Amino acid sequence: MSSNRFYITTAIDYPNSVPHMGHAYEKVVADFYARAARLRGIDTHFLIGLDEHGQKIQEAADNAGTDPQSFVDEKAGVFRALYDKLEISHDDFIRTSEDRHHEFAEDLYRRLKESGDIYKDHYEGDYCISCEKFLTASELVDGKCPIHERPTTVIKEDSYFFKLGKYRDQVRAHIEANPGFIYPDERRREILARLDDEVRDLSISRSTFDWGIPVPDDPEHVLYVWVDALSNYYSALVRPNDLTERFWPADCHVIGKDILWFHTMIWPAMLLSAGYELPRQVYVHGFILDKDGRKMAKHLGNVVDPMQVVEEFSVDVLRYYFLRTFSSGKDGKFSVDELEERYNSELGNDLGNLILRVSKLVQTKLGGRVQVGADNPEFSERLAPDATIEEFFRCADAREHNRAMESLWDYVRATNAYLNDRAPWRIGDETELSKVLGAGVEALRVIAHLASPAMPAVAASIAAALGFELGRIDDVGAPAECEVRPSTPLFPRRETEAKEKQKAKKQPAAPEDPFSKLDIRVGRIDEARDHPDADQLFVLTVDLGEDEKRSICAGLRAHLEAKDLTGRKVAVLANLKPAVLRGVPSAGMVLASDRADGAVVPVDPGEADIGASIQVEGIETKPKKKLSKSNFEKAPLTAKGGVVVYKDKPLRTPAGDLAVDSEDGATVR
Ligand code: ME8
Repeated sequence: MSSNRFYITTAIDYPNSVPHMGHAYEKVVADFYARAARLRGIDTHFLIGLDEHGQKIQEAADNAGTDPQSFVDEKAGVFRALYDKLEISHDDFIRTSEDRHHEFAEDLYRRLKESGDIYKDHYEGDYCISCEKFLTASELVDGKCPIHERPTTVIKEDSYFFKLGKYRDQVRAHIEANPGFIYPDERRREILARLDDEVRDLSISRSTFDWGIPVPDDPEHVLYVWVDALSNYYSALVRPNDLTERFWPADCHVIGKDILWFHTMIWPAMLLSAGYELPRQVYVHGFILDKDGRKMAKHLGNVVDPMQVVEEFSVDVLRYYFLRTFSSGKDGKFSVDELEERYNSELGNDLGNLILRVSKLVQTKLGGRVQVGADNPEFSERLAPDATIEEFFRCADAREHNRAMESLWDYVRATNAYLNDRAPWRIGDETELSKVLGAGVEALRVIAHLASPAMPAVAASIAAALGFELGRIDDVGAPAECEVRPSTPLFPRRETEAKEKQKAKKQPAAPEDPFSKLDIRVGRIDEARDHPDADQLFVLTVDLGEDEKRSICAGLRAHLEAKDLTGRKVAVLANLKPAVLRGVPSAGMVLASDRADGAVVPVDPGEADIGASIQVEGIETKPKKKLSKSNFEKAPLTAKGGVVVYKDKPLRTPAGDLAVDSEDGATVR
């Protein structure tokens, strides 16, 4: 981004039906870039809207038994509500049925005409009403539109034509001279290849229906819906306040790959004819596909409703999933299971625990107050954020939002590793502790700012909990005193009961309780050694009463000494899929829980015999042979009243309850 202003737009949606996942995805992607620009103090204008004219809308209104204007008015409410809910930070919302838009579209038509680029002719062809375009014989598959898989309609009529072919060479030269004009490069190559062929003139008026903008001087015709629609990007800048000087040409048109031609050939040609500058970039995202890899579309009956996902998780979780999971410019398969996994690991474990640890320690050990700032040597030497910030915005400028998120997560993990290493829960000296925790809060200040384009509500919650202000990225690092308040977890473990109920609804056969798959047994640690290559891990030799003792790696080195572990009885998840951790085999997991002060403590099976099974009353266990980590996470174990519980019921050895030294609600894992 060279200048200090940024005008970004999305496609304007057809409100012929309800909004779908693809609509939500596109707006979230564009919103990320708009917010990232504002975070750097760039004068930003972000436009979204609705494409309300054309045959498709007229037919939908007819089917609904209402007039097109009332129909789109009602739908506009639905789309706006979704985008408000998704925290889309648009500065303007254009509807093509607005007067301000009509005036400009007519004006644009006149300019094309004055350039000598309009003529009247007769047209006959196969029209796809869903695409709102004519298809050539070679585009048809079995006589049907390949995208919508439905038959086309033969349309014969008099029409005005725009001399599109005349601009082919000029548009091609522009694309060749400006490598960044079309992102990603594969779409650029696709268009350049297409521009090797002849480009036919474009029929730009229709006379068989009237829901559209009348052609100036010939009101028997309405403007072709795409000519009408594309002009929104400019019309919205003209009225109510003239922002054309400030924001045209647009910096980035965000669109899906099915409407590439309209944006990279037709729109530039119209702008050239009318004498306007060309936009700087057309950013083309892929499609959100269903889990089987098919495009989500109503006529295919495979649509996942974005609102449902938002209700089950939260807006920011959906936004995070979109931005982190799907590679920029590529198609992506939407999977609720993957979303859930990322929720637990990246949001819950990486970020959520970091916030909780730091804020609890500041409250319990420093009375809730801590000094932050980049001048703290603990911070500047161990957690310097400059490389992360630079990489984050470099990726944003390169339209690689998923990479930007990855670089942020590297920093989140580095902050966690720093805390494990410095182990503030073991530091007695208050000055030293203030420095270490000050560095932790300062790192979270960086993290909240960089997370804000993807997760604005989460960023605001982090700031509120830790007591700093959210501002521009350049403000981060200024010295300040933070007052840290008690807060609730941002990414709580999800209610499995509700989820199980929902699953049960879907499949009438009673689902097995996830706990029944677990094999938890009493074991004794015979030896604890440092892992040769991982400084968080102990390598434990554990006796589970089997023929051979097991080797199990445990991430307890930041919390305990080897001598605290030797001879100790522990509870072991014995059927966890064996793994090799940095060269050392590990068969099982020692159960431990997080304490609010940051310590991690193994749970205590008391007097029970080695090898004894640990159960929950009323759940018959049928352990899986090799349990995945995610299957273990489906049966969340927590602390309550000093014992480990599952769904509020205590875990028991034959000798009594499984004890734990953590506060209620702490996760046992
Ligand atoms: O095309 N995944 O409107 P639209 C990702 N009105 N994106 C998807 C998608 C999917 N499954 N399905 C659609 C129009 N989209 C015109 C645009 S612009 C001047 C006029 C994207 O409601 C699609 O690629 O059919 C487009 O960018 C946007 O959603 C609106 O699609």
